[in-house]
Amino acid sequence: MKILVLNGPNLNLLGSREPEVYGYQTLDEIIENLRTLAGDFGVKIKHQQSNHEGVLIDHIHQAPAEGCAGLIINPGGFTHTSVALRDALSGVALPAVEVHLSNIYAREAFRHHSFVSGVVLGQICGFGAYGYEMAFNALYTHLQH
Ligand code: CA2
Repeated sequence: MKILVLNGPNLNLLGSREPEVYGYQTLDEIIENLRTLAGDFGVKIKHQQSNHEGVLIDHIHQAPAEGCAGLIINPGGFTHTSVALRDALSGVALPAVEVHLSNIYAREAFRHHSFVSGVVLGQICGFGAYGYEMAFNALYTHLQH
């Protein structure tokens, strides 16, 4: 089984700035931990980070043809702006879990709305890097049933 993990804009900066909001782990470290966890279940992780909306949409479109059974997505700031990302997710109809490191509902009002949340299995936010592991467990359990 293969799962696509997508990270949106600025998440390549993790570990360098704003650790009080986003933690100390780099994106590479988070993905490495996730690969280890997924490996225990025989699952391969395909990871892509992009700062560009269209590139993220292209990866979503390609996911079924590449044999991905589902996806985990942290759309970054596009969470709160992108109808196109939402349309791409509903267009491919793969089971998806939305992740945010921070609790978006405890932050500025403009972060309280997600365009993505209505087309995913569920959303995990506020648990830092552990949220990616939670998302994997939720998606993997969903895919077993
Ligand atoms: O909490 C999350 O994971 C977010 O998706 C992160 C986005 C933010 O726009 C969302 O509201 C919530 C921002 C990612 C920026 O990441 C940085 C990491 C280190 C330094 C600066 C930015």
